[in-house]
Amino acid sequence: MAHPSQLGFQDAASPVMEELLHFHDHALMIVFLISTLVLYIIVVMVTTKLTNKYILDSQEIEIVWTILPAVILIMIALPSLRILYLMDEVNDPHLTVKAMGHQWYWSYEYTDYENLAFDSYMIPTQDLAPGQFRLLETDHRMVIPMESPVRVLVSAEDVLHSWAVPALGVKMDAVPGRLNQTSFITSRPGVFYGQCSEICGANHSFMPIVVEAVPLEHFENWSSLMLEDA
Ligand SMILES: *[C@@H]1O[C@H](CO)[C@@H](O)[C@H](O)[C@H]1NC(C)=O
Ligand SMILES: [Cu+2]
Repeated sequence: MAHPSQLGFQDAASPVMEELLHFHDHALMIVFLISTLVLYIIVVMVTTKLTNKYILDSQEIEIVWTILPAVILIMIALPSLRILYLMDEVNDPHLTVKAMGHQWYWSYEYTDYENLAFDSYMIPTQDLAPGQFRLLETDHRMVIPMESPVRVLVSAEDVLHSWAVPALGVKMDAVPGRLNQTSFITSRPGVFYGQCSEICGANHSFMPIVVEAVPLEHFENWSSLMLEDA
């Protein structure tokens, strides 16, 4: 989850998020280099008395300041496209979960099981147990096996929502009448928090997402318990 006065992203909990962090650092370095160069040129220009008032154009410098930005843009675009296509890939998932956005909660359906489905409501502040996070904890978490490819099918029942978990590098719009898919692998066990990320009405801020990644045996215990309850 995010922490107070955080700068930058949350730590990566999936390979795709690691790629995204790496790309962010790469792009930021380019921004720093350009800013430094521009600042340097400004300082040089306002502190020199030398001017060339008879020069109207210069082929050489125009070639340089056309080609160079093009090369820089390609250096940003290619890694960006690589990650875009990496994120699009869904390689035979071990588990499929259908996440449905509602006004204002998420519901989850484990489509590999006969009837494993539940709603996931935020726990109101007055009902929080000590140690639970305000506006982030839900009554039922989406439990998944860690280190396994998981596919999430995302859609909405009423209006636009967006299913997002920053530590996993996942954000998928939930569009009523459309089914979309995304996938991720958690690289460690943990509880990963997210929030609805498409403004969807009055309680938009009160429909968090909690993904709990546990070892496979624990997941099997959990799923059989859930099936007994149902
Ligand atoms: C599914 O999600 C991708 C990536 O966010 C988006 O480009 C695409 O348009 C979506 N498809 C549908 C049917 O909503
Ligand atoms: Cu929302």
